[in-house]
Amino acid sequence: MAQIPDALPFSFTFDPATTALIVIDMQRDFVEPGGFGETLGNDVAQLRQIIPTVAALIAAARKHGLPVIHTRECHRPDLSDLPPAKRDRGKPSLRIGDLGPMGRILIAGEPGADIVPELYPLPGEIVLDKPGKGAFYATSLSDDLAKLGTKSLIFAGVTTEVCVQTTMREANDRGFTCLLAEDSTASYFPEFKAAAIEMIRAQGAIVGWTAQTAKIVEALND
Ligand code: C5J
Repeated sequence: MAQIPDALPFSFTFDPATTALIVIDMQRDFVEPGGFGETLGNDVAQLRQIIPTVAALIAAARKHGLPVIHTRECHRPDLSDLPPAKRDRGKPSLRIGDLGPMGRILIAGEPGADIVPELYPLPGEIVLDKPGKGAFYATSLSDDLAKLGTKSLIFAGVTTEVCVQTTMREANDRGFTCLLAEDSTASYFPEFKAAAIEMIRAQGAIVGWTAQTAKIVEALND
């Protein structure tokens, strides 16, 4: 068993043999200028800064044989999985499906919907396209984790309070023990990231634990 004594709200114990790393939506559309995140008026620099830390976490997971699962929030080219309630929200300069500088915004197969080159999946790693915020909704994630025998999940990616937190809550309800790598997740709003982290680990880890990436890597290396 591996242990992270400095995890919050208290020490986190996990078996690397039944743990997977899930990297949420590290896509060019959220992280790079000209993508969906920026069309919503956000400063993507907040998200870009975690790339080296996420890369270190992925490298440690690969080194120790943990499955690395990548998700991409995106929709079919015919938009059949994009409800108007999602598409017509707010006043972005470009909506999902519109043509932007990195192809059609958040559409599967377009350059913008793909994962940033620095964190690109290796051949054989699971890559899930998801139409919702949670990675369990309308994807094969439950089946994939059952096949892998996964019991614990380590989370990284963006954005903390939207797709990361939603997926952690879904995982928690499905019986997985969840750990969020605090400095491998980001929000366009630092105060939302801080609040999400507090919510996750409140009330005795009601959704899960949190720890610094270096401590997770250390626990894997021990
Ligand atoms: C958002 C996400 N923020 N990946 N998606 O719309 O968190």
